[in-house]
Amino acid sequence: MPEKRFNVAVAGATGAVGNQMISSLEERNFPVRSLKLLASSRSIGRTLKFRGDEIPVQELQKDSFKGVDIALFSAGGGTSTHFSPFAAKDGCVVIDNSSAWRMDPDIPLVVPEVNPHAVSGYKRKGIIANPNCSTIQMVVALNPVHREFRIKRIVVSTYQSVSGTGKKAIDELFDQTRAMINFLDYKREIYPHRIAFNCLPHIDVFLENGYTKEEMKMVHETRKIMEDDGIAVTATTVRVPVFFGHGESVNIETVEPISPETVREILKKAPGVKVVDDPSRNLYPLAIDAAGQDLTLVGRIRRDESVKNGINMWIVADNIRKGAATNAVQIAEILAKEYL
Ligand code: 25A
Ligand code: L14
Repeated sequence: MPEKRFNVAVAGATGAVGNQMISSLEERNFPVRSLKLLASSRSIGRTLKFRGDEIPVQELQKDSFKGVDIALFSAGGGTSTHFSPFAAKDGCVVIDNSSAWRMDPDIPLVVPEVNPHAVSGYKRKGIIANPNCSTIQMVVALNPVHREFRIKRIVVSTYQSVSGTGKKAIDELFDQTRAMINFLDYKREIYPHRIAFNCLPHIDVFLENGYTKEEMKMVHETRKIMEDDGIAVTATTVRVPVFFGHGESVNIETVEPISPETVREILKKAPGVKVVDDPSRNLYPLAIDAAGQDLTLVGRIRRDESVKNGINMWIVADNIRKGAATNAVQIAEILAKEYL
């Protein structure tokens, strides 16, 4: 039987994540019959390459999704809130990378290594949400540990690269760095403070409780994806002057007795994980090694000697790939194989 092929659209195609969505579809050989590239009117006139063809970018409109089977969205929360329902109404399944739908109880929030079965929930609203980048890499590493030892509490601090904010933030770090090393004045547009040679304990907006929205996404999304509201999570999210790849210092406390050796053994077999943990040779996960590939790197696995059953680890992944575009394409693969 010939393989089934799908009409696919990417909304926000000209952005950092949208670009990678197109590349991931190509790299993973997703069965694309046709590819439609959508963005705002600012991008009209541009073309993007897919499998050697130059595809023109079209303006995202309500009727863009007629005849489209799967749409990958990464055009921000407002755009997604407005346009996803029109796509769903036309029978297109939306996989959305914004934070707009993630906590909607009728919309599944999926990391394929963790809760692939949840994809079936797309039938309720025609939308599947792609989690926050920092949450994705954390649950890929922690879920196998949770299944074995039951995690009670997670304390996480992130070291997040500027690419998460999009293309203009990548340019801002580059331009500020270049200005500073030439003793020139620098400009500040995207972040509230200089990001070059600095760290900002501030990602997304501040909320009433004193946390940022990014921190609270990690709390709520982790519980929804791991399907366990009993896990206590607390987060501090920090922007660092790195272009690609988020790092995370993660501390866990478990119900069952746990050791670094068993965690290492479990993670060596875990899907989507690569253990990089040999301090004697200075081997540990680095953003520059995580960038450009799809695995979640885990290292510095060691006992938390201050509590009964505790482990510390360091987790790094490419935030644009596994943290966004690759995860979305993996969800599309499940849809294509099992549901459409
Ligand atoms: O609300 P959220 O969920 O928090 O998401 C906010 C932003 O975060 C990024 C993404 O930015 C998104 O817009 N993002 C979301 N999830 C992410 C994740 N998990 C994530 N980033 C990382 N990890 P981005 O810059 O990567 O991508 C933006 C894309 O969205 C398109 N877009 C924006 N508004 C749209 C829209 N498309 C359709 N309708 C709308 N209303 C956007 O296309 C881009 O593809 P564009 O045409 O607006 O921009 C194309 C080029 O033009 C530059 N540009 C943007 N704004 C202006 C501009 N140039 C001049 N003036 C402007 N005002 C862009 O730099 C781009 O090169
Ligand atoms: O997907 O790094 O909710 O500025 C929004 C903020 C992605 C990262 C999301 C950042 C995030 C982004």
